[in-house]
Amino acid sequence: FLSHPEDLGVVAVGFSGGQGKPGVDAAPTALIESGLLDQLRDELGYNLHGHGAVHSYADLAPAQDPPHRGMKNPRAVSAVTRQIADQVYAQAREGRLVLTLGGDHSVAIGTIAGSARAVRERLGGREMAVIWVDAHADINTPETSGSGNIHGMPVSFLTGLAREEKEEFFGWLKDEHRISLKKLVYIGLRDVDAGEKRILRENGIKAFSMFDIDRHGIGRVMDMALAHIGSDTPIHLSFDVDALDPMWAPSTGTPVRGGLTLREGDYICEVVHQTGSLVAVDLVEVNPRLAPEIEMGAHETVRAGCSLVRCALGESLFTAAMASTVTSGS
Ligand code: 6HN
Ligand code: MN
Ligand code: MN
Ligand code: MN
Repeated sequence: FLSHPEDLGVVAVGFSGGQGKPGVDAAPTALIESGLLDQLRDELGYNLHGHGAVHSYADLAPAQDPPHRGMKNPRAVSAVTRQIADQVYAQAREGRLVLTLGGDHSVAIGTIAGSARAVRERLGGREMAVIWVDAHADINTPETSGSGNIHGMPVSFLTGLAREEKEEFFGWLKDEHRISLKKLVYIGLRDVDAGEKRILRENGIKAFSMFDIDRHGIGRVMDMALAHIGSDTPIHLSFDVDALDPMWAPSTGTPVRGGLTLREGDYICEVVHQTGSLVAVDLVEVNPRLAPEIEMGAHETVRAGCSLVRCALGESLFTAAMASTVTSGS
């Protein structure tokens, strides 16, 4: 689906306003300083675009951004995600693969809005699928949310379950930015709020929890996930690092025990890459300022994040080609 699969648009978003813990805004710089983009260019052979800039977004002062429908920092998150949508769209419109380094998961309102719009425009109105890898479902509406944190709501806005008229509260989201509930697949869930469970059930949303991964193994789960999406559908992969077990990724705002191993996370990314249908990848919720009590916690989390991104962008292609399970792309 990409006219320039060897060209990678990079959108680095230092933003933490979708939740309350500072530090997740420092993730893009930490990932880049650990050499991620150099590896993508020098080892995986991508031409990088837009990578000079790490966009840092300060929150508005609380007095300027009081809650709306219980949402915290609604104007700031709406304004920032709108800009991200434009940046992702500008890269995707060129037929490039787009990598976004967050930031908390609210940034996905922008990344998915931007790539869904570009896919529709470039591919004659087609809808893309989203694979959401996360301990959480992030599908609260403002009304079901217990925390008011917008990083727990992106999927409800992106699917139209939550709507707002006013521009400054995500009213800028139009049909062209939205995704279908039928083309959404979750992997790794284990901490889903009561209201979210109801939403998943009532809408028949495809979700593979840790229970399913234990039962079937990650190999079969990925087969089933891709079968649900159907081949020949562009895929946006949104990877929340807290899908990994805190053993591998302790430095994140809402860690939940009992998660994916690093290899299972890497495998998900490898398989999605091998489809040849990947159009965009997000890596979010790395917070290099947390888990100082765990020796090397932040460092290990950044390393895990880099590994996930490299796998999504084809690091394992050589090995896979040796096993002749893959036909080579670019
Ligand atoms: N994330 N369900 C909780 C909430 O506040 O709505 C947690 C959300 C976590 C969001 O990890 O991206
Ligand atoms: Mn090119
Ligand atoms: Mn998330
Ligand atoms: Mn999460």
